[in-house]
Amino acid sequence: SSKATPRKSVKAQTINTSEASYSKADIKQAIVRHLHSTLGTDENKADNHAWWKATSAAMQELVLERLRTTQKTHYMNDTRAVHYFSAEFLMGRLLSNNMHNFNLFETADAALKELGVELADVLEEEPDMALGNGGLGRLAACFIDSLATMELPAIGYGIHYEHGLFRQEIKNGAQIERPDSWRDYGNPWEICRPESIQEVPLFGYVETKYGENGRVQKEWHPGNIVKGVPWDIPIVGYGAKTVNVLRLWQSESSDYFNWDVFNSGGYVDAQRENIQAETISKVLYPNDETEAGKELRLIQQYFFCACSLKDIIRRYKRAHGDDWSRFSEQVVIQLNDTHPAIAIPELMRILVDRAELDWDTAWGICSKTFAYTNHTLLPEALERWPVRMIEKILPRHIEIIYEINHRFLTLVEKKWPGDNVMKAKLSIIEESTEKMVRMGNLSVIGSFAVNGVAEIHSKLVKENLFPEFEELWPGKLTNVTNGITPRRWLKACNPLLSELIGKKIGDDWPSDLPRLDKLSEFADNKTFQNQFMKVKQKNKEALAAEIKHQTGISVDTKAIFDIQIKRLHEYKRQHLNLLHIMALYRRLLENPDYDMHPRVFIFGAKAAPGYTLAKDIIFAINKVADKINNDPRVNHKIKVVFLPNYRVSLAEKMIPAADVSQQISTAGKEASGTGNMKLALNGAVTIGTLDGANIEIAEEVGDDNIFIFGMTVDEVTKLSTKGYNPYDIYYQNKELKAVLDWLDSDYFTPGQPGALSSLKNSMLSGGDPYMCLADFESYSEANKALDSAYRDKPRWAKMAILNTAKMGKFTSDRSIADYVERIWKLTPCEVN
Ligand code: TH1
Repeated sequence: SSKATPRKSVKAQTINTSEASYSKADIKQAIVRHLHSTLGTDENKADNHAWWKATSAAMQELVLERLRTTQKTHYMNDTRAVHYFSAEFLMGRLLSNNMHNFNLFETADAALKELGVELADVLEEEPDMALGNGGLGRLAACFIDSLATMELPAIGYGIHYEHGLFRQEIKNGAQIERPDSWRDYGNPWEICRPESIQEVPLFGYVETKYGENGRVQKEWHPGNIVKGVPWDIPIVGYGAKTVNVLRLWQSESSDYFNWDVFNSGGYVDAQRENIQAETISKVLYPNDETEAGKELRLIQQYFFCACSLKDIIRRYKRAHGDDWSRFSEQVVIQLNDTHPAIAIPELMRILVDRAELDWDTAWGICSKTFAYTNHTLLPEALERWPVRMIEKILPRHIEIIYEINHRFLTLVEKKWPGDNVMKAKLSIIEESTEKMVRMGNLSVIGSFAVNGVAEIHSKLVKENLFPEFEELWPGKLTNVTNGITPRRWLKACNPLLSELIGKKIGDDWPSDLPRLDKLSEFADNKTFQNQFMKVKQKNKEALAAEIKHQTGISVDTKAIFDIQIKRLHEYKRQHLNLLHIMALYRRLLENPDYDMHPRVFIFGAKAAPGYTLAKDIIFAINKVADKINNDPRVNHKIKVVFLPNYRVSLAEKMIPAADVSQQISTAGKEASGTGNMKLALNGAVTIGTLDGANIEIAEEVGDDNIFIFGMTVDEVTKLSTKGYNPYDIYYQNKELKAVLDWLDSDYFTPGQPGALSSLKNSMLSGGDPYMCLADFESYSEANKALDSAYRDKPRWAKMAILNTAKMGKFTSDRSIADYVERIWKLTPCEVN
């Protein structure tokens, strides 16, 4: 199945251009009104920040009106809805997005011009809402955009972190983390809903009671209760028909007072309990794909799940009272990885202890309500919580988890009688010295559907991660390939290309991305090639100005703009990219006439603060950049740029300017990737491994329009089984050896030999766990092929056009349509 799945009954909204609900005069008036009465300033005094707030407030008026209509419609129709539970939502900025979705961008631009203000400057004032680490959080943001666009009833549930992902500064080449304060000066989009505050119990003990009918009743006496305060962010669909909400919970101390502590003279300690309550939603854990194992993280997870479930149940009861029989018809909960998996025992607790349903009835409801998305196979990312920790924080939940497990193992015994190895493998409890709860197993057992995020990844989930579950419940494990919203990732971020596309094929593509395929017929057309590449050139000039502004580095805009943007991880192999850059540098030093088209290597990446090697790689990139950028012998053929503080709003500037997209993870390690889709959609050509969604991108664009290199998943497996020894390659490849040895010298870090040695060590004595050396030669060859392709202007233009044209499959509208059809079974609800 190499072609995009055909469009489903679920249709995205086509925008009606003539239907703008605000004229230019209306907008002007609304902005000025907010300048005066919301901000207490005026047109002469206002700075860009004030203009941003006033403009946002003007937009928010429209947003809230549509929100009210949507909520009323959903309520009246008692719609089934999806509840997307995610510890991360990486929203970025909202103003430009909301304007585009209301089709008011041009009008607002003109209105502000008449007020003497540049919309572009105003947009730059908005701080990113960075409540996520990377792909997983941004996927959640793209999904809620598509859900609203497709008029599907949906709520996103998450945490209202006071501090999102840290701001990155680079000092002497090294990453420094600074706190992010996205709402320091107020956020115009969020609405506090004190009427929907929830209480969340924590700690304490469980009392066992025996009822008259012999029924065992459990009562949890919490040691602490915290308050969850909901903040709603309206999510405007394209065309602004449906406005859903993202509901984020903020923790606060409750009125509940720990009187026991108070009475025993511990007034200050009693207060301290209250202060701790507020720390729950203080800060996002900055680890992407590594488990922190911290108590506070588990409390965060339980906190937002408990609040969200209570919220869902309150809404359900309003329509259905105490009749639980229709719960799973009305409610589907999607678990974005295992981070919200504690919601499964929490729903069981509510149904059994509170609603007093019998276990089987409760489990029947529960296991028809949850579905789980797995995003990674990396062992260090698979969440396991110590039994002891859950016991302390959630004493009732650990009992419930044991009960779920007991009943599940009875099923395993039926399927595989006497097979204790199988039981040990499938058990929710890992019987190690420190007993652990495996959240992945709990999620599979408690869900009616489990999906991976790209074909290859889902296949590996079935074959390697959960093969026994696949045997036990055939059909439960499935695939939904990730996608990205073309509204943000083409229409809004790349206005020049969007306009060109519109002229060629009309304006319906943002809600019907497979239409881009119509561009294919112009791929060989000289005029269109020139127009397409002229847009790319303009975007490169804009990025060059940004690079100059951020780093002081001047880059040649005729050079190849080669971009690797993603979290910093060994498996993503930014250090493989760096080895190749060093090899090119060395070739130029050895032969000043070395034939290559000038190339600018651009990086953006944050490293988890505790991930030493990742930080070392950032340092190495910056040190190599310093040397190369200032070496006249390079003759401007190579520039290396590390743009600090990579984030959604910076991605929006980088992606439209990319010629080349680096997607070079070790095969089998990147579950999907989504940056790969964004870059290709904007006409960048991928150099990549057969990993994650790269495989499906290659299927769409065809082998001639992508540079694939390196080992396949099977070859990686074979090599590790056989035994991989990086020294074999080190001693065999002269160039590679020289480059690695260079890292031990003080060439890039004058006076500090060994400052870059950790990289070399990781790839030699460290065993090169991600096989950079094994793939180096193939990577180098692919880069040569890429270089000569770029020099053939018509050929490259054709490749770039076809990359844009063939990305239809990767709209998140298609992902959502797949979820709806295979898992959620939702029907759109028209909001008039
Ligand atoms: C990412 C995957 O690495 C990436 O390949 C995928 O495209 C993306 O999710 C969306 O599906 C993941 N991010 C995280 C973050 C945490 C834990 C696991 C993953 S997997 C914190």
